[in-house]
Amino acid sequence: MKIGITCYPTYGGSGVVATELGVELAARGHEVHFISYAQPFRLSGHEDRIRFHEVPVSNYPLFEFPPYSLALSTRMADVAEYYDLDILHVHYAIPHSVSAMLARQMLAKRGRRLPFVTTLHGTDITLVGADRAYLPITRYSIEESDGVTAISDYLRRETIETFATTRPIEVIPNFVNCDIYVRTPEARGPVRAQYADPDEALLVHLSNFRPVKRVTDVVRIFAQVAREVPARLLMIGDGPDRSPAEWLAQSLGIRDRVHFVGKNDHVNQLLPAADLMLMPSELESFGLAALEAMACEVPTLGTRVGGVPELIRDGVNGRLFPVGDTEGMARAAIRLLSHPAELAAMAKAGRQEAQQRYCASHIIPHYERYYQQVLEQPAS
Ligand code: GMT
Repeated sequence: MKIGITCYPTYGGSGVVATELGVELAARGHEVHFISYAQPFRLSGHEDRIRFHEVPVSNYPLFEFPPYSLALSTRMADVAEYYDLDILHVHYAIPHSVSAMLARQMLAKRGRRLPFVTTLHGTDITLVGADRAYLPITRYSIEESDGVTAISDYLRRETIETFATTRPIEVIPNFVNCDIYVRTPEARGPVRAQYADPDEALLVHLSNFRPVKRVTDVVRIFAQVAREVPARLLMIGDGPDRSPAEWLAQSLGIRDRVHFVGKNDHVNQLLPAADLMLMPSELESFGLAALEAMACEVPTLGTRVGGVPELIRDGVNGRLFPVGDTEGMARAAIRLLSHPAELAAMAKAGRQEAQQRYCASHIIPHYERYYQQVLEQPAS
């Protein structure tokens, strides 16, 4: 198939999923065209059967807000026509599904079919889509999509409730490449040695440091853990709450125990070095970072919100707590770090869950079947 993919190319779960999906589809022989304002950050630009098409957004003094969604529609239609795309797959409803809808309409006028699939990732529904300013157009573009997928059953239910839509929504969960996200001796040796001494535990957090991630809770939990167990914290990512987290680490006197390493394109090399992942989010429709950690045998202490309980089974492959329960998470971390057999059993159960349910090798064929189903249905 020839597949166009549009996503936010910057740091964020939906961009990661879209990029990894494109890479996996190309590896299975499909031709993939990314259409966005910048090259997705996990793409090297040299992958076989993958092309990137930049969307130029020209500015003009009259435009206080340059109309990216319109430039995107134009580019989608151009690329689809020139490269003879079979289908467009847009990640994150706003504004991508609206742009795809316009591109489909423009091409239909010229007698060419371009069906599009919208994948809902979370905040496009729970935050942005539920804002009155965007709700009607988001609902409309979901209804108009030729196919709609959601990354968890929670998000499917939330979409139906928020938008009162009767449209069938296929749940296709996030995935991980289990051959790349794996515990390796290099990560447990040289990489780990960069961040922790042999007698120290290494905790990790990975996110885009937005308020929804409650990054300062991570620092609070760690401060409590570090009082009882020799430990270090690896903070991967960047965003608006990095500075408050850095200042909190300073004021709690643990600055030298916390490594803020910023954005990293090779988290598969860092995650397996850790012992525990902290994900105290206010909301997660899935929690991709926890899945990536699980595949690397790093159990997550997370919150019982959104789609997280679909991934983390409390006490089996991780632990779940109410939002804000930093005390409970710290106690659980101390318990696990002081009982290595319990921690190891949880780590193994996580890897097994990732392999059995969330490996790219299971999920990509699900997307392929879904594309086929969409292509076979009569044009809308
Ligand atoms: O919260 C983020 O990390 C950003 C956001 C995005 O769309 O980039 O993430 C959402 O999509 C991820 C990938 O599907 C999910 O794993 C995250 O749980 C989801 N975030 C929220 O629902 C808050």
